[in-house]
Amino acid sequence: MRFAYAALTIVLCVGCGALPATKWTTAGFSESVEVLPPLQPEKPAPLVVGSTKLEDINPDPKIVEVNITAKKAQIAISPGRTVDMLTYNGLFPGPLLEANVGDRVIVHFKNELDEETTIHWHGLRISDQMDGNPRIQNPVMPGGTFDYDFVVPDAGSFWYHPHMNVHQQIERGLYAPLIVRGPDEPVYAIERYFMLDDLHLVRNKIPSNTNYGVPPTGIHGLYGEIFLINGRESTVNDFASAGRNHLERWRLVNTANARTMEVSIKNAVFRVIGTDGGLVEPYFATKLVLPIGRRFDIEVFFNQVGPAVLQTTDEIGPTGTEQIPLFTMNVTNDAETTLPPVWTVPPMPERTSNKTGTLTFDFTFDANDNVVWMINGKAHNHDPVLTFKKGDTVELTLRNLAPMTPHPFHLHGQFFKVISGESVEPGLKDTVRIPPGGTVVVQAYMDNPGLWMAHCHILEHSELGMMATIEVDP
Ligand SMILES: [Cu+2]
Repeated sequence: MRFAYAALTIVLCVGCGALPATKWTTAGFSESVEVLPPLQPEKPAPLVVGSTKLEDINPDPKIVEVNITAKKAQIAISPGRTVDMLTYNGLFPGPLLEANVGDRVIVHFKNELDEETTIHWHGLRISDQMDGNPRIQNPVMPGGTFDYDFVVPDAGSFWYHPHMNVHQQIERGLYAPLIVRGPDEPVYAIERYFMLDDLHLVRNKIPSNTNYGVPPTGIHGLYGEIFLINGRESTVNDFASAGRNHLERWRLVNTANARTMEVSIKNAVFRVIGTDGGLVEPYFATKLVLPIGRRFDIEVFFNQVGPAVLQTTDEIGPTGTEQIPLFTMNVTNDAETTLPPVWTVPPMPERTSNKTGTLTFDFTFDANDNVVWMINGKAHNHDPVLTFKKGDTVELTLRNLAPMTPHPFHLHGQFFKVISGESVEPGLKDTVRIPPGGTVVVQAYMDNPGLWMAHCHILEHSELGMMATIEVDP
């Protein structure tokens, strides 16, 4: 498949089109401009290596209809370690949901857990009735069912997870990849969707009291001592191999409870081609900061023979760091002829803010000295703290009053551009990290009417109150 793709690229290159591109070279990369043709996405959709795709039971090409069941399962996260987990369809991570922009997606969901749950489609700008908000849809009771039914508006890398008892349900394994493909997507023969996580085990079990037990997790959230990549312990390191000059599209998401992932790739080079809100004008990077919930799409170019290692930074002690290897590509000397696909990047919207708003992220302690997390002075604030009209462009100031922890802010149902603070990068986001004691300003496009959760994605923080509602009037 790889070679067919390479051949296709070369054939199309004859009589080239006129789009500028960044040129890869085997010595590394240069940013010289080269003329390459637009590669038309005449697919089969690329193979997403390592993910199990949900079976589409509807023959209509514009409808994706799937069955998802939440249930307990025993999962081998390494050859010697099996853990009791919660899963979608018995898989960890859950199965890949894949659709094209404009498709209607129907999910027949069944809850075989002992507790209530919902599914939230992280990043999709769909109806709030289908967003998994347990204050809008009825929670799905044990043994109950719910049909999610929505049209996917945007292309990009997304994920799905519950929105109840999240610090337990997501920690125990309920999360899965979601890809929406657009008509003008670059086509790579091979894609990988990497879900990055950390897991805390006590005698090979996930403790049921990870809230606020020992050690207390209310302040910083739960950090795990085991790094996971697509549900496998980082120490296992499932190798893959490819020839030199091989090119792949990787999608990355941070699904941890509390840990910010700082990702780099040793012995390979990469360009960022997308983020939360879809494709961006490609740019080279050496490190990616992924607050919880954030996605990056990257084009990885294996320009060196030997092991190329996807790794994340772990802190050891107050000052030191070490690199945790997550995935290794064994690059062989069989050189490939691979050219990057060229595609049209949708222009970033230029909008002028017509409204402003402020969210402050603060904390207090209750009568028992337990921490309570608040947005605009209130915990679990289900009445709208801010109300806008559909189409408003809002300069939203996010202020973290806590000196000891960041807050990765996630807004449901809308995208925003980061104006100042952290993550001032190309592309639209739905998640941004507000540093301890810091301020981030975003420009939010309130285009999707409804009642929308706005919360910290440190799962212990949102469970302990850091959850508000923003209303967008039709
Ligand atoms: Cu937080």
